[in-house]
Amino acid sequence: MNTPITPLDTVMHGLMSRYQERVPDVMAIIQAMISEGMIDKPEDIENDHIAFRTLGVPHLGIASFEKIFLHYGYRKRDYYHFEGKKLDAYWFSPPEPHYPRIFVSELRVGDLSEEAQRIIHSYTREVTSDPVDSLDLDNGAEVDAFLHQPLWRTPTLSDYQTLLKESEYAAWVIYNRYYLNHFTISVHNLPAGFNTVAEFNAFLERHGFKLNDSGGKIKESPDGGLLQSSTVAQMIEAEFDEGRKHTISGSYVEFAERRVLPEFADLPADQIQHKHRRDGFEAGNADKIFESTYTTQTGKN
Ligand code: OOG
Ligand code: NI
Repeated sequence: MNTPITPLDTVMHGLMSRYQERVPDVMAIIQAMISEGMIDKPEDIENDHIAFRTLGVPHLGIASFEKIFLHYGYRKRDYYHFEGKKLDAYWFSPPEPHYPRIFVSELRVGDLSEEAQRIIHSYTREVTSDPVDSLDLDNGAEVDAFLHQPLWRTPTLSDYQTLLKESEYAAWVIYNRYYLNHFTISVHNLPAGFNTVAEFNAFLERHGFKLNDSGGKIKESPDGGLLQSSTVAQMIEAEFDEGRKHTISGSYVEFAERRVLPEFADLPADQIQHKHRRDGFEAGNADKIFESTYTTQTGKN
């Protein structure tokens, strides 16, 4: 039986294919996983979640962006706040377990300096109505094109650099917009020897991948149920206004280990499903993972 291709499938496929082009680490990690016998083919990887970044201004931000995925049956879940980084975020649970969770964050633009606000608004004020409202969300190709199209004019290098000094997140979004920020390889279902973040990190480092070490290479939730790590973002050659080129942070890859919840500790291994594992996210982990695109991480040797 052929499974029908849904608009959500088209959107996911479009996101992943552009992301793989932009982030050579993705295929390199998958190849290394195949070469070590963890998986036979890329489709064997379970994608724990994907993440997007947005700007909290009228017509944009989470309030606009979420309409796409709510339409496809995603449900809005917990709220997170990141004081120092001036961010808010929500996660969304998928309509069916084989789709990834989605983590969407938003910059609290009103909390930035007047100059940073002026720069951001000079771009975002080109958006005069919510762009998602004019999309046909049942047309996956149209939504895919929307997610990869510029929402505002190409930024100048000097605006980018001014934003970077105050908010690395702001600079990232002003250039990268809705490009996929990362996808996340679930490690807990991989073969023994690779099925913890600690072991998977060792494998990654053996293959020369650089890990975000902000707060330590392993980020662990206080309940011990969610362990995460990530690569440092790959650099991309960005073309700014007037053709000026500059190397900036693009996207990265994350790794997640969701442990079996204590109440299911006695379940036999072959009966463990998604619902038996730690779900959701963790603000303390996320706070450090954001830094995967920050110059403090990308500038390390
Ligand atoms: C998202 C960082 C947080 C997680 O899984 O907690 C995150 C970002 O860098 O935009 O991905
Ligand atoms: Ni993540």
